[in-house]
Amino acid sequence: MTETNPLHDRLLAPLEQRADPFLHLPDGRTISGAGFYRLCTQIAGALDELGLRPGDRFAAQVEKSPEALALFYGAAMAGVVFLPLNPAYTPQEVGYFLENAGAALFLADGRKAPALDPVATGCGARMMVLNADGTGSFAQALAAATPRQAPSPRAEDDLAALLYTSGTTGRSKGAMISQRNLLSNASVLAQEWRFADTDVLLHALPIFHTHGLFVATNTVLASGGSMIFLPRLDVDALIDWLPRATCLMGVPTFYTRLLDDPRLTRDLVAHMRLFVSGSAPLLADTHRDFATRTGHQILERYGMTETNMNTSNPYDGARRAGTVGPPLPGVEIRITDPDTGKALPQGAIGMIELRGDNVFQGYWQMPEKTAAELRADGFFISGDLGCFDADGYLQIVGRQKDLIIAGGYNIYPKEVEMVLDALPGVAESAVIGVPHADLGEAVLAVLVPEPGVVLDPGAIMAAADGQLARFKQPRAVEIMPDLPRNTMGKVQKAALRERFAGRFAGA
Ligand code: MCA
Ligand code: AMP
Repeated sequence: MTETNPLHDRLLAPLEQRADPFLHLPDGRTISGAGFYRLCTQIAGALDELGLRPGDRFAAQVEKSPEALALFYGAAMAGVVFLPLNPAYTPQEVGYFLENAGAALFLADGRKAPALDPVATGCGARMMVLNADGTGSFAQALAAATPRQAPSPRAEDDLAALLYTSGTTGRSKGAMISQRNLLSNASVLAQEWRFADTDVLLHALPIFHTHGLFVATNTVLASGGSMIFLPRLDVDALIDWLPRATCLMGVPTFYTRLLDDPRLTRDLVAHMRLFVSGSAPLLADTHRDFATRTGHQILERYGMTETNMNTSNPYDGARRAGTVGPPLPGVEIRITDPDTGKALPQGAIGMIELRGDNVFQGYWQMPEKTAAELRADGFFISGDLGCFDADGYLQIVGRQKDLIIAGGYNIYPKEVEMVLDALPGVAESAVIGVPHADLGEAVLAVLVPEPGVVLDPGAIMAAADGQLARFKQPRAVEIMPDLPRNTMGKVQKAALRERFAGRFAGA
């Protein structure tokens, strides 16, 4: 067969012949492989009829549903670049993404449509509605569309998705992800994690990020398996469905919440084949406690939006707590001096740099940012600091980038500080991540009032609402007369993190 659209041909086309379930839904219904494929052809047909052409950007801020999952694959079939957005983003945040990406079409949930309509119009994007129950104007367009018979021709280097990641300057950047980036990772993960057509993945992650959309779904598609498709993390539902699954992928919060539940027993998961964790550091204690309780060693891996997956603890062989394992096949990693970029000897701590077919194509229309992070020799400067042990396992020891990861969501302090600094009475702010039992880290804002002003933390929180997605908003506010600074005048966030380390103890 001549490949015309590799992502369609390798991941999607095999579904067409599958009468067996691809998705098991919470209400007991199933969607067969062929049914899901048909949905994708309808989406591709509707995108054509709505005037989208290969390379155009198509954004969606919708709730998790089978239709929402099919949007990416329908778009890939039509050659359209998909831009998924967290439903938690405010209309203001959405406006930036639509504008920056030059989105031609934007799908919103009906409940948010009134607030988003003017935003989409202002950005020149056509807005349609897709609700979680599969209704809305886009659903009507699908029903009326002529399904696409064949995919739009694409090459492996063509873009499949634009995923926005926040930046240290507070301005989000669109990571350009090609078909090759996704396909190389899907086949490597399916092979390394021994996925087969007998696998049933318990899917409770969001589908607007790399983890739930690409790592989970593409790996299952590459191996012919199926998914139990839950709308969100709900421990009761996980426990109900675990007996019918073979694998689970989650962020560390999945595992700490499961451990908090006495129903998590060795018997409950005796039949399970694999538990994968990523997107945030898994505490070594969580790894050990899970192994003691269930007999399963969680397999921890390391990835980024810009690179997909880079390293993984082995399927066979030691899964070491506190490490993210050796590089995946096809991924090169070097540890460099963060100041000079020179390679460091084995064992030294330095900047993790990554190269391979998994590494993105650069930031959308931001050549300076691309040049600053993607070297001419193809290595991407991750912003994560780490070292290799003598057996080639990578350990992430910190981050050079000022980033908070709460429950697997990234929050760039700068973005929050810009909002807080603009509030009346605030002279300056420092936003930090401090330990939180459930989320790993939680956002804390330290504020310095202007002279003579008494700041009200409740009012500060209320003022941030509407400007920042809830998950980025501080969970607590501390007031200080001034911020600790080093001799260069730079705020010493490490000192603040130390001082407020116990702020969420018991949370
Ligand atoms: C929800 N809230 C949060 C978070 N999630 N706050 C901080 N951090 C979060 N992650 C807030 C809500 O706004 C709400 O606030 C309150 O917490 C409860 O919300 P709810 O929806 O009930 O939360 P939840 O269902 O308990 O969700 C927590 C969660 C979820 C299960 C940890 O956030 C999640 O599924 N995270 C996974 C993220 C993920 O997939 N990351 C992968 C990125 P209020 O009550 O005030 O309104 S991809 C990546 O990182 C790379 C590539 C990689 O390596 O994978
Ligand atoms: P994102 O921008 O959402 O793709 O987040 C990527 C960042 O998440 C990485 O640069 C790491 O800092 C972090 N990350 C992902 N997986 C792990 C892991 N297993 N352990 C520690 N940090 C991780």
